[in-house]
Amino acid sequence: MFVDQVHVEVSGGRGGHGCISFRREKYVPRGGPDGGDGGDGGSVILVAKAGVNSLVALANKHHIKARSGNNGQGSGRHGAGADDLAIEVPPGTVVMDSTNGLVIKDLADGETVIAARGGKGGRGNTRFKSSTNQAPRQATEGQPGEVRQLTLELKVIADVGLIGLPNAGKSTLLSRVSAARPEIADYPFTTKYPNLGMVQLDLERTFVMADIPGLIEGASDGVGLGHDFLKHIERSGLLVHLVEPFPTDQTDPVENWKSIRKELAQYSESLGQRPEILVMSKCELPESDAVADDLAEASGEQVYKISAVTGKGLPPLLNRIVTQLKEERGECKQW
Ligand SMILES: Nc1nc2c(ncn2[C@@H]2O[C@H](COP(=O)(O)OP(=O)(O)OP(=O)(O)O)[C@@H](O)[C@H]2O)c(=O)[nH]1
Ligand SMILES: [Mg+2]
Repeated sequence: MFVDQVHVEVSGGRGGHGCISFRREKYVPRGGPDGGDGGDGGSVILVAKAGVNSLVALANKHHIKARSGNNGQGSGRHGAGADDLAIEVPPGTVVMDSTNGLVIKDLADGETVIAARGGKGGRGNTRFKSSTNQAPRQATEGQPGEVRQLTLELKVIADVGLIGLPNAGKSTLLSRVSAARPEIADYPFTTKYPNLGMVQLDLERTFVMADIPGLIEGASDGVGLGHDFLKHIERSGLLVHLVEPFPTDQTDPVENWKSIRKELAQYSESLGQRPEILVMSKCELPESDAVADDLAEASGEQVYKISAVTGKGLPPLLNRIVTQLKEERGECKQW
């Protein structure tokens, strides 16, 4: 499951209370105050960590609370402070205060932010001893932890969005070129949430590829699952459009390609004009070449013939993707 937005209440732990106590021992008359301080409460800390790739771990947690500090005790013993609670989130997570919508922090890899501070521990009665008050019956309570309502939003921007009809082979391609392990099956709508994969050609050339649920006619009006996820690929600079040569429902591949183009344009003008690399999948199948030629003729575009099963045609496709991304990004981002 892919989750890109969560609302959560975070609270720091309460500080432990200070203790009121007096030393009572045989042969030690009037032993004086010996109440210890309370320990500080733990803070909730968000940590951006590469490899965490969705907010799914937080999706069903409405409250996150760090532990409280321990109370102080007699014999001068201070209560232990509670450990901070570190929550891992993906890099690219934007932390916002839900009450006013203000951005608290846009977390890059390795960065942290204190989401809710723990309360300070109270002071024990030992601290109140003075020359004029040698037996203070006074201590302070631990302070409550900070409570905040947060919205976390994941802004992973895939460089490349994979689109196509259900069953076109999108997830299979992603699994072949990246470490992502999306579900693959020979029926439509296998993919229900976007999957992201990092494609690494060599040390310098990497990009993020998103596989979204298959689109169908009417997707731009909300038919099927595609609509929700068009917004994800809306952020990608480049589309890779997969067309399969022999759909099981006997539809015409060229018509299928056109209908998806139409949906994109209907969804938004900018998506309709997004650069697209055209790919025919499953090209180890006999006679797929002829279908690819038809598609090239109808579109006037180069059609990359690949097979995610045999690996045929993948290097030229990946090279083209990298070259085109470089062009789109201009000189500002180096590979
Ligand atoms: N012969 C052949 N079959 C393939 C190839 N790539 C994918 N398939 C098969 O096509 C079927 C659909 O593959 P998926 O990768 O699940 O397709 P998808 O586009 O992600 O489908 P949805 O998630 O349902 O939209 C599976 O049975 C795959 O094994 C290929 O290169 N050659
Ligand atoms: Mg799929």
